[in-house]
Amino acid sequence: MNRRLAEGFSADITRTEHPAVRAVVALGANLGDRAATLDAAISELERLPLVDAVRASAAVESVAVKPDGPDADAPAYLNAVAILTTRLAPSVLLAFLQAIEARHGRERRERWGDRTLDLDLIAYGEVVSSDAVLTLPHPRAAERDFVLVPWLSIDPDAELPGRGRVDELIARLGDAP
Ligand code: A4P
Ligand code: MG
Repeated sequence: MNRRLAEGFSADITRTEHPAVRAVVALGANLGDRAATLDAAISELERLPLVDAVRASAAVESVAVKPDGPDADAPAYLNAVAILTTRLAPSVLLAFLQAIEARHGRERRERWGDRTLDLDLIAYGEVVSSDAVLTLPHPRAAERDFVLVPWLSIDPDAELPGRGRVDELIARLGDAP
């Protein structure tokens, strides 16, 4: 167990009796040493308690998407996707993701602002939830080639719960006007 990361969690999470579930995490960075940050974050995912079998994609570069659309003047992103098996409850996994972001100097100043590290929970098993604190699957994943393409590269049969096969979602993005 990574004691530093576990600090601040009052419950003894190692006692959590949650069935093992496959989760998909998207990583993104467009400030600082992006590749080093993504590598470090993947190592931190591997060291989380009740997390096993982390498999990460290669990083892909993409233009920053801002609320008004793609912004070629903003620093470009490196994105990657990790698939893992976990017995953490989804809310606890999200809290660990946010703790890893914070350790990499993530600041929240504006929506979709430039960031050293963003970790999004794309899917947690087959769970579908519209809770604003943790929406599952991630509400924008189906439209994001920088999530879908690296995900497909490590799981050719990937499916986004409620939305369908990832290869078909990518093909549909290609058809969009
Ligand atoms: N939240 C709800 N559901 C989730 C989930 N499934 N995973 C809540 C993670 N967080 C979730 O997130 C805001 C709140 O979303 C959190 O408090 C959490 O409870 P945030 O990370 O603080 O802020 P954000 O990331 O700026 O907002 P948002 O709307 O999540 O942004 P996105 O959708 O993550 O987009 N362009 C490129 N090329 N590559 C990128 O990776 N990323 C973004 C951020 C924009 N443009 C990008 C990229
Ligand atoms: Mg985010």
